Amino acid sequence: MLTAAAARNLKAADQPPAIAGKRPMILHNDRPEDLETPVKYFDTWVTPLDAFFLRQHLPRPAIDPAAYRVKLNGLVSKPMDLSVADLQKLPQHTVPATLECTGNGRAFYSPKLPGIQWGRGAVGNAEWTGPRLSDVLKLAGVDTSAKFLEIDGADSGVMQTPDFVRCMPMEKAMHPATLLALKMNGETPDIHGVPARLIVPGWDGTSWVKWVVRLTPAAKESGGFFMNPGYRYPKYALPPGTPARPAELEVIEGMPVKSTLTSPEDQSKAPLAPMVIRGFAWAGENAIERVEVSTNGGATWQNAQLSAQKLPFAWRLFTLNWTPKDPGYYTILSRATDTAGRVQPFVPAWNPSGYLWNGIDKVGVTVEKA
Ligand SMILES: Nc1nc2c(c(=O)[nH]1)N[C@H]1C(S)=C(S)[C@@H](COP(=O)(O)O)O[C@H]1N2
Ligand SMILES: [Mo]
Repeated sequence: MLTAAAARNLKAADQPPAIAGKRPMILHNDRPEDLETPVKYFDTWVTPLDAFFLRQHLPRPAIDPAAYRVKLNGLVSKPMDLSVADLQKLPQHTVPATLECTGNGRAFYSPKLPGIQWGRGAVGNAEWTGPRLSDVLKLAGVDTSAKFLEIDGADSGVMQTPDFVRCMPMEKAMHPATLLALKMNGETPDIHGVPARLIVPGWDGTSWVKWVVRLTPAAKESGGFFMNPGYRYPKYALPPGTPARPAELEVIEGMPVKSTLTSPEDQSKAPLAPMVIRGFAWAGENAIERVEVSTNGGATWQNAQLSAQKLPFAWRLFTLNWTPKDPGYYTILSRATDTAGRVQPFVPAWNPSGYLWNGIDKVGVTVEKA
């Protein structure tokens, strides 16, 4: 799946911290910073902030929390500007949810695609706390004619990269799990979008706008580069290597079912002794029902043990205790099934932007006599 050359590049890029407060991460860009989490850090249900991936299209905005305001305008009866203190006064809710970049796993597509060559680690699971977005919008009195919500982050366009503005259907904006988060894992990391960051549980990362400074209910879906042509996906699967047909592209909503192996590491060596195969699995707005693991390239499968909490939006950890019988090279696979009955495919639909990779995960391990 991952070519040898791509795997070497990932290893070579595993460098010292690109920014303060992060462990050494896989560095894809340093200005603005795009950092991937090495799979060895994924050993807890909540991903620690110092190991959480980072994706930004534009330079990080300088923000003074005291002067920070979220503007509510558009189809509202009372336009207003809210301070952080105003947002803190609303009822606070905590939602655990998995955040995944739309391009996570792009490196696994064949033929190769332009764009950041994310492997397994543009994903993380965190506990997000803040007011419901619906409570924020209700303060301003949203008009019933508003079917969409436009959201602007404080970062602004630079050279060829336009301003980061997104839009989502009002129905998702008003969902009780959709938050304007003031905290991530109980802290206030500005690099992850605090003072106020949108949490859109079960949807891909592009909708999770950081440093929200404007919320505009509107009758129609708005355009802008990050809605069109950016972040669109073919309605019908395309033959690998073919260009997009713009009329047949649509906005991405939700996420597919997916599992990722975190141990053993791909192309590692292990002694001939009992070992634990580990990973995590998630399924957008659904919960994970089952994860199967194969240690023989898919000839046979066994159910893995799953962590207890079976929640929508958040991943489940899985483990399988395995004692290899003989030395040799083993191909380990993982395949997740969600509560809606969706099953992870061997070959995800090819798409010209390399989005939403969810192929059955695969790592190779060489077992050697101890
Ligand atoms: N304001 C703003 N919000 C943004 C982005 C951005 O560039 N600017 N990138 C989006 C994308 S594509 C992803 S995957 C997530 C990444 O969130 P993180 O950096 O906290 O991991 O933020 C989203 N929100
Ligand atoms: Mo992303």
